[in-house]
Amino acid sequence: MTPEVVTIAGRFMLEGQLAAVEPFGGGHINDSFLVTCQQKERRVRFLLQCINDAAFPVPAHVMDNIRRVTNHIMQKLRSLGVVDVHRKVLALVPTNEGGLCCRDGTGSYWRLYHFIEGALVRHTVETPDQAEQVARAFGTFQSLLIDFPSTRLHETIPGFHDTPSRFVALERAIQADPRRRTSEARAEIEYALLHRCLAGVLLDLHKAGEIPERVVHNDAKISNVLFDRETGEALCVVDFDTVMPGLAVYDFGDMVRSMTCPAPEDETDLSRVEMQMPLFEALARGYLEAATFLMPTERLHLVTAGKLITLEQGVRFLTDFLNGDTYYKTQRPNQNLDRCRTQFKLVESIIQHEARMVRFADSL
Ligand code: GN1
Ligand code: MG
Repeated sequence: MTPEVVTIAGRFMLEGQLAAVEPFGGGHINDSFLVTCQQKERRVRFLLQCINDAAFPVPAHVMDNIRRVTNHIMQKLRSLGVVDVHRKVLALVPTNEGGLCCRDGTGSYWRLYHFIEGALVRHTVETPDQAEQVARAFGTFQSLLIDFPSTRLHETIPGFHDTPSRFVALERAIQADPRRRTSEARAEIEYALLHRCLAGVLLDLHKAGEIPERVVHNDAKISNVLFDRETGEALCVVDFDTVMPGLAVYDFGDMVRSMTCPAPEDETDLSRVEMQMPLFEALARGYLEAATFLMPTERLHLVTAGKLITLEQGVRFLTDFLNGDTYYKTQRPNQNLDRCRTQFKLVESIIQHEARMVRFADSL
């Protein structure tokens, strides 16, 4: 570990003697480290993260949102008499000066969370029960924030789910073609542009006053839920960087995108990428059981959101591929193009099953 990361860990109010710092986790955006301290016989662990300021232009806004959201959930859980609250919501550790985060020599922002022990992270969904639990966890997360104080959260990434703008960014990448990659992605570019008519559907409903703004997680996938190692139950939702104002159905859409198909996001064998009805049914059951606040217009557009968010994610991966992989971390060439292909294949599969999906969601 670079001495710098160790020095940064020491700038937070750690409990005990700093014993180890090691890389941790596999997000596409931020860098994470596991910090271990020794306090007499007890080992205390923390999660240290460097906020990627290329993705999050104002890290202080990210931190302010996280402080407000974690405090709100913590208080709500306490008032509901929930036991083991420290395992049900992330909690920030202050810096030695009492701040929310600190900056290193290059100006990057770092933050520290208490590490939730006895938990495991899953990267792909294996069973409908797991899908149902994750969906219930995100539905519960949104419910806990339904009475969030009216001062609006910061938009940590402006226009995050503004799909029409994502298409504009794609168009720019096609025109600029800085890496001469458009010829490799001809079919995907054509697919994206053919489906551009879908881009505005949810935003138009919102602008027409039919779907309200709420507090939304914006990265609702299985790897952002911790499971209890012993009981196998979902414990809590993590990764609050993109928690901001948005439409509730975005989170459901993201779950359809990331959990109705067990293949990894960068699967190269597209025959493995299909929307699986039992996984969708489990998601709808779990989410609707917890998200009791939804209005009929929101329930009506759950499947639309699945299709739209999957399309949007494909467009984002494609744009990054054309731009030379500057946004998402990649481990191999063409990974962003492969990620884009799985998303578009999934959009096709959702379209094929759309009528059945809508009927099922209606039946709940
Ligand atoms: C990014 O870094 P990670 O894995 O939490 C991205 C999400 C995408 C996701 C795709 C800030 O999330 O929007 O849905 O990858 N986060 C940001 O797996 O762009
Ligand atoms: Mg994320």
